[in-house]
Amino acid sequence: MAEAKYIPLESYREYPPEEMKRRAATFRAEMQRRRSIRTFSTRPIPREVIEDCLLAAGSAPSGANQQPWSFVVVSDPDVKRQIRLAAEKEEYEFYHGKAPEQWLDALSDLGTNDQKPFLEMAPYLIVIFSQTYGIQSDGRKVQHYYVRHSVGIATGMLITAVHNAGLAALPYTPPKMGFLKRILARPENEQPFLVLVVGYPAEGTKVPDITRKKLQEIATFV
Ligand code: IYR
Repeated sequence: MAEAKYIPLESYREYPPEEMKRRAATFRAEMQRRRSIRTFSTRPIPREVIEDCLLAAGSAPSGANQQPWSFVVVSDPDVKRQIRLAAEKEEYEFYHGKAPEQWLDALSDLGTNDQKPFLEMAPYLIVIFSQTYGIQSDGRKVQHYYVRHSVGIATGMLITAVHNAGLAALPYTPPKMGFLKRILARPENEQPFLVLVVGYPAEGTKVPDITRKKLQEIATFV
């Protein structure tokens, strides 16, 4: 076992109680404004913003600090088109027979269907892959731990970073995702996790009239 090396915690900041309350409430309100959208403008966004959001996501905690994620940022119109066509093929099957009635019922408030034009309209598709294992420089495989937890946390932080930058996003999960690995030619240790569609909302974007659970419904204090 290698000896652990420790350094002083210099980045931590404590706030006086009043400031802590103000910050928590301000951030809560900021996050509550976030909505997933399904209609995007083609307006370009600076690549630098995406890079910063990815670095924010990459600061996520992960099992054994293995950082078992890869982000593939797609802006090439041809690649976006390939992804759209492959996704719509899977979605067609999903909406025309594969999906259980119960699942379609659960989606009814969202008004989704098999058409996914946003995959071509939005300036960026961030395709998130989880690395089920790592590959060392000598080619040896390294076991990764808590991969889905880790990638889920990083994805949440990416969504938060994108919202904080004043952009909108859609966490999109095609019914079958194998085509993402194929189109983007990813290595064998990577599995598609989610597509984060990022951009500005299209003019006149509407969102489903849905609500969020109250605190008493989501939390228990013991
Ligand atoms: N992938 C499909 C279906 C879908 C599934 C869930 I769970 C959603 O929250 C929304 C949609 C689609 O994107 O239409």
